Amino acid sequence: MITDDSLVIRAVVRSHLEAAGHHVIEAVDGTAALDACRDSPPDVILLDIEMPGLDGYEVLAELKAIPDLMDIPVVFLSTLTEMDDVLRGLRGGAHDYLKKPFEPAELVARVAAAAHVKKLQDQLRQRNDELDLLSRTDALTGLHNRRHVEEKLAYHHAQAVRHHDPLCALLLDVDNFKRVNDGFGHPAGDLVLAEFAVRLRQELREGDVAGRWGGEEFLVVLPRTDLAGALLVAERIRRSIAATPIVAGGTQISVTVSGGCALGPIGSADELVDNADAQLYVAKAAGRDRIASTTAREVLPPESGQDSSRRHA
Ligand code: GH3
Ligand code: MG
Repeated sequence: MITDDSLVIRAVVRSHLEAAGHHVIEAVDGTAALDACRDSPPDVILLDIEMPGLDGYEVLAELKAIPDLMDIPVVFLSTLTEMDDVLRGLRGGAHDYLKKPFEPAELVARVAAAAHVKKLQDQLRQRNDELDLLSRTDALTGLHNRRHVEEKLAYHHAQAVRHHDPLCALLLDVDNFKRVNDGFGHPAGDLVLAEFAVRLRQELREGDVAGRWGGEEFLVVLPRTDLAGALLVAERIRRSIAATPIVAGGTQISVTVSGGCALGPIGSADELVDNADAQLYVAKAAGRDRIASTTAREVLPPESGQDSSRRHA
C-alpha cells in the first residue's frame, strides 16, 4: 500500500511495483491508510511523512498500537532527509526509510525485502498457532488434553463462583475397556476411543468443554448448568454410546460408559472433580452403563428394554 498525498508519487510508485509483480493499493492520507489496513491489511506499507491530517509518524504510531497491524513492515518514503527524521522514523518502529527522489530499482528491492520479512513473520505465527493447538490437544481424540481441560475447568469454576452460577463436572469412563483391548487389540481400542470422542462432542453444546482426562476417562465441564441439565446431557451421552456399537477394524464393538456428575461450584475445581470421581465409582459399583450424581446421590438405571443380546465388550 502506497500512502502519499501526491497523486504523481502514488502513480509512479504503483507503476514500478506493479512492474515488479506486486499488487498495489493506494491511500491518499493517513486516515485512509489506517481504514484500508483495518479493512484488508497489506503486506508492506509505503508511508509518506508530510501529509495533510495525520502525518506519517502519527500513522506509524497508530499502526503500532493495533495488535493485528503492528507487524506490517512500514517503509517511509519521504523528502525529509535529515538524519533526525530518519532516526525518528526507525525508532518509531519503521522497517526502512527511503528518501525521495528514489531510485526505482532501490524502491523495488527494499519493498521486496520488507515483503520477505512479512512472509517469514506470517509463517512463524502460523506455525506457533499450530504448535499452540497441538500442545492443547489430545492426539488420539482431538479433544482438549488433560492440561488444557484443567485450565478450562479452573476458568469456568472461577467464573461460576464470581457470578453465582451453577457449574457441573461430568467424569466419564468407558466400561470394561481393558476387555476391548484384550479382545480386539489395542489399535481397535484406540478407534473406539476416537469414536467415543466424536459421539461425546455431538451431544455437547457450544460452551461445554470436553477433554481426555486419562486413558479411557473423559472430563466434561458444563458451565452455567444445574444438576438436572447436566444429567440430561450425561444421559444423552451414555445412551448414544450404548445404542450403537462402534465399528473398529471391521468389527462391531459394543461399549458402554459410566459417568459421575457433580454440581458446583464448591470449594475448588479439584474438589468438584473429586466429587465427580466419587460418583463415577458409585456408578461402576452399581453395575456400570449409568450415571451417578452428587446431592441426590441418585443412580439412574439404564432404560428398560435395552437390547441385552448385543455383544458387550
Ligand atoms: P472399568 O469398567 O472399571 O473402568 O474397567 P476398565 O477395564 O475400563 O478399566 P481398567 O482401568 O482396568 O482398564 C483401562 C484400560 O484402558 C487399560 C489401558 O491399557 C487401556 N487404555 C488406556 N489408554 C488407552 C489408549 O489410549 N488406547 C487403548 N487402546 N487403550 C488404552
Ligand atoms: Mg474404564
